[in-house]
Amino acid sequence: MTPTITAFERSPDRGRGLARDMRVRWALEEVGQAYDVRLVSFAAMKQPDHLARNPFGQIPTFQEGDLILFETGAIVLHIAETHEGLLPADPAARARAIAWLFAALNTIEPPILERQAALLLERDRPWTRERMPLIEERVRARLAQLSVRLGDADWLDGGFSAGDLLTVAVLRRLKGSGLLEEHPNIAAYVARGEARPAFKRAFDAQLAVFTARQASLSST
Ligand code: GTB
Repeated sequence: MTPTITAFERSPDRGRGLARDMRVRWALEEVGQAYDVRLVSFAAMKQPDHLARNPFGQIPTFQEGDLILFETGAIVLHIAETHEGLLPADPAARARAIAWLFAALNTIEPPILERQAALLLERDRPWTRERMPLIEERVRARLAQLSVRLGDADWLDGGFSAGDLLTVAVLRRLKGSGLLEEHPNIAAYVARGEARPAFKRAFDAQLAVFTARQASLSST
């Protein structure tokens, strides 16, 4: 059965791979699972139909038959558990890959989100200038720890896994900040993730939503 995911009809980043449906698209591309996409407006995300899928009125959601999921981590884990390719077969290695999936979302992403919220939502607040160095220190601390663990390995624990997929996706939010480049092994790790054919297909599919919209606007 072909799953259907939801994504932004109009993404603030113009489809440049930052909205979280990118993570789900990437996972589906990695495992070779075709999928349909239902685009939703910000207003539609707050209507009962979408709230029944995601009580927080957010994207992405995932529907496969009767199963409806929200939360990117849960969706990626479900895809990884129901297809070959994103989790190792060995139970211990599998558990460690799942630990990285949680680490990406619960340990690495929070300070990165805090930085993004300060930049995007609180830029004009009087405390932001003073807070920014503190926030960036928290991000730097996580990156330094991650850099030590990664060392000169290609991926975090053996072969590429759902844990790497989410870690790379989370780190991409720092692109352009200069913070990734402070650790050449992390910058190379992100580049390695982005070079995967499945990443490129997912990125192009998300970008195509924006370019198709632009084309239809300019033809009217
Ligand atoms: N914990 C949830 C998950 O992982 O699924 C968080 C989902 C979430 O934050 N969804 C966002 C959303 O629906 C889109 S991804 N927001 C609308 C709302 O809450 O009303 C966050 C996002 C959006 C846009 C960019 N961008 O354009 O750069 C980056 C990230």
